[in-house]
Amino acid sequence: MLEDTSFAIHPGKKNTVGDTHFHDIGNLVEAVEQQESYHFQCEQGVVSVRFYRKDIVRITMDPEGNPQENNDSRAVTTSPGKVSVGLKEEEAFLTLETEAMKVRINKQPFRITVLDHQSNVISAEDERGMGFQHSGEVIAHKKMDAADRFYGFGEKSGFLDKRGEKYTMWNTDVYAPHNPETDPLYESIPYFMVLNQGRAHGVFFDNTYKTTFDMKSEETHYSFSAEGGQLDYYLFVGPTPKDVLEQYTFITGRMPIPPKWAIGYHQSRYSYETEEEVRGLAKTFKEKGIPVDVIYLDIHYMDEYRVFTFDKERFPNPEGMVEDLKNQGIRIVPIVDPGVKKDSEYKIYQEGVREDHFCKYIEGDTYYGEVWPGISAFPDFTDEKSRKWWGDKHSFYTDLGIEGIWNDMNEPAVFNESKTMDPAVMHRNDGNPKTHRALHNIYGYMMGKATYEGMKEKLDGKRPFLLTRAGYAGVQRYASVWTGDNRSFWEHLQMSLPMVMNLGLSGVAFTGPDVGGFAHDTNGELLTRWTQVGAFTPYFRNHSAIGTLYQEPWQFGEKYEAIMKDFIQLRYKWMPQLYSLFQQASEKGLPVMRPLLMEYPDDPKTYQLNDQFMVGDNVVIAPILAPGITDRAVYLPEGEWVDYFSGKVLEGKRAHLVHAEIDELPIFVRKGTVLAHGNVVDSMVQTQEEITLHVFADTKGSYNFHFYDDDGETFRHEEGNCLTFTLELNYSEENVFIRTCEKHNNLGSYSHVNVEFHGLEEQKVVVNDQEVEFTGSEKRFELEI
Ligand code: MIG
Repeated sequence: MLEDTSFAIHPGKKNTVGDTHFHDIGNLVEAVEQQESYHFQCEQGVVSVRFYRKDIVRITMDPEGNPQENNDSRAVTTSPGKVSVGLKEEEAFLTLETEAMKVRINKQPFRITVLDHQSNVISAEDERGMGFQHSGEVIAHKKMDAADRFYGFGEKSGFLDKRGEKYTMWNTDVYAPHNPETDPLYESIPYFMVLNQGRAHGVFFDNTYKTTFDMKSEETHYSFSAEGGQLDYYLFVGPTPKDVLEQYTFITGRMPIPPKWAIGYHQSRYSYETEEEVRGLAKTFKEKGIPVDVIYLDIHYMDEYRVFTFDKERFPNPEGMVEDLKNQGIRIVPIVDPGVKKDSEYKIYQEGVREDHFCKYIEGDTYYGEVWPGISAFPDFTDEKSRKWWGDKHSFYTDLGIEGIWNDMNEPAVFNESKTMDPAVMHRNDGNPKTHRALHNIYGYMMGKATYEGMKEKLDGKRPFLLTRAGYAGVQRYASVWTGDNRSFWEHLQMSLPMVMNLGLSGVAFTGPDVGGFAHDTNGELLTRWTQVGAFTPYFRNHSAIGTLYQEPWQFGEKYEAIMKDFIQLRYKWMPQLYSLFQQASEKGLPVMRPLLMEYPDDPKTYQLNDQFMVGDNVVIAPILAPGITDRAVYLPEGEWVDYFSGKVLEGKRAHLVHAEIDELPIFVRKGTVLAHGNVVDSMVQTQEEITLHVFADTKGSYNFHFYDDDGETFRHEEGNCLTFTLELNYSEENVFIRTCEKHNNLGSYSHVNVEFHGLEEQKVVVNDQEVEFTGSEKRFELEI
């Protein structure tokens, strides 16, 4: 408690920062070429270098002996490919070279420099390289160039560029506060991207112990370190931010295409406490004509917080409720926490004990911690047998017609001083037992894996949706991530933008904050502005805490309700665009919501833009993020930009002052590009068959637009049951040439889309070699696909 008062800065206190000492790896003694990797015996340990692709290298150091290259990593989904590597030896150096990069090794002392194929230095070590302590810590030091910018690190508060920050990865339940200095939070993604004057590279430090990334303590160097395990990292050579992300997600995987309903509007509350309340809520949405796809059940649905149960008083007929709501197009997503109540009359607990699924100490005693249900045991998700058991238990939900699950408290959060499980607990870890200290950061991730895989099996061909609070690198393969317990502060709306953008840069495309703010009371203006942003964040859920004002879209009067309804409907209108972007996230790892630097890495003005973002590669959104404000600056990068609502054209590579009343959101579309819109629906159970491609015509340049659609709920797209095409557009003063390529239509739901022009000059429009005759004043035609 005293630490929360001025006592924390008592003059007698000593500053203990920076007193750790690392041993250097020393000189190279011998280089051994093994089958697919190179081993470097140094005075103080062994380093291995292995190429996964010509543009991805893995560097591993173990002071104890030979590095473990057999990947028992939970994050990595690929094995090294066949890469042709040239080896050159000089007096002072050894160089390993692929078509895309060079790894130059200085022999005395052993230091690694990575260069691109043109020999530009990408990442370098100098007086300090790799080090370790006998107590088990490992560290990598790297030079930090004056122009280096840092992004990624998963879920962190603060601004976009992380230079000057120091971060810890240790999944932590932080109810309050979420300040710029609050660290760590719920997720651990030990990955970052460095951008240096337009050139990007990435580093993934695959270590599940507590890790630290320090871009703060020194002006000219940064470091990353771990409390234990190997120094094991992958370096991605880029050269663009998009390349880096493609490379990183090649290693850690990409998200599955979500079911369409998962990217609609979601309504939540801690908690909607009874079946009656839930039914009433659904009814209000319908009466008011506000689209909604999901209603969440927070912890009150359970029988004294026992997972896989319903409270029979509050929810007498869950099956009927789920079914009736589904008939109205609304799905139910219940919360599932890891803690299993210690209660010898509770079936799940009995099974867990009998079949030995709970986390234990090495001596054999079960670990118990207190969470919502009281004293609880925790499944050991690091073990296949228990993952399977847990996954199977989900038939309890799928039998009721439920297709989505919300995992909370899976850091794991425990109500004690350390906020989590005892680090001495010994996880079974699929036959390779390790302590909780070593595996803490993947506990929630492995719960996600168990849940996703179980749900997928039970749903028999339908796509599950999983929302998780905790995770590790690769979490995108199983779950979408919401950013935890924020508050109804304008500052938290502001902070959510760089947080979601950095999560996107960290491979997690499907994320968003609690819209309106979780704790604290929201108000009409804040909720409205937040809903405008939410309409364009990948994950869109309004959620609020017990004891705070209810914050459904109608709670603050008709004026705000009407505006929020408009923006929720706008979300559905943009659904074909968003869905096409989600498909790109699943194919290439690219985020849906992007910082401008991703599209304009050569423009330094984009490097620290925190209060505006892009959706895909052609839309800039500049929301209002403060109370009482109706004017703000927006920076538009090179090109010309069309105001989405007014059609006014704005010049790029400069800032503009834009005006936005409470019912307006500034959206800009790059001239020459395309947006796909659909008819507004009440929920994604309805098919959007009326697709319109809006072409924001230009008089020069070209653009490729990728459209994707499928049934939105099964895995049949994996067998080609989908609709894709690329629209190639070429502009001149006289003509607009449009060509449909890479067409594949196996979906069978529609065979035409509308194409509508905006800002077309006196140009001729030629589509697939045929000139288009416009009838009437609307510049619109039907395109066969
Ligand atoms: O700290 O289940 O972040 O979204 O409503 C309380 C109750 C535990 C924390 C989650 C929040 C959820 C709440 N949970």
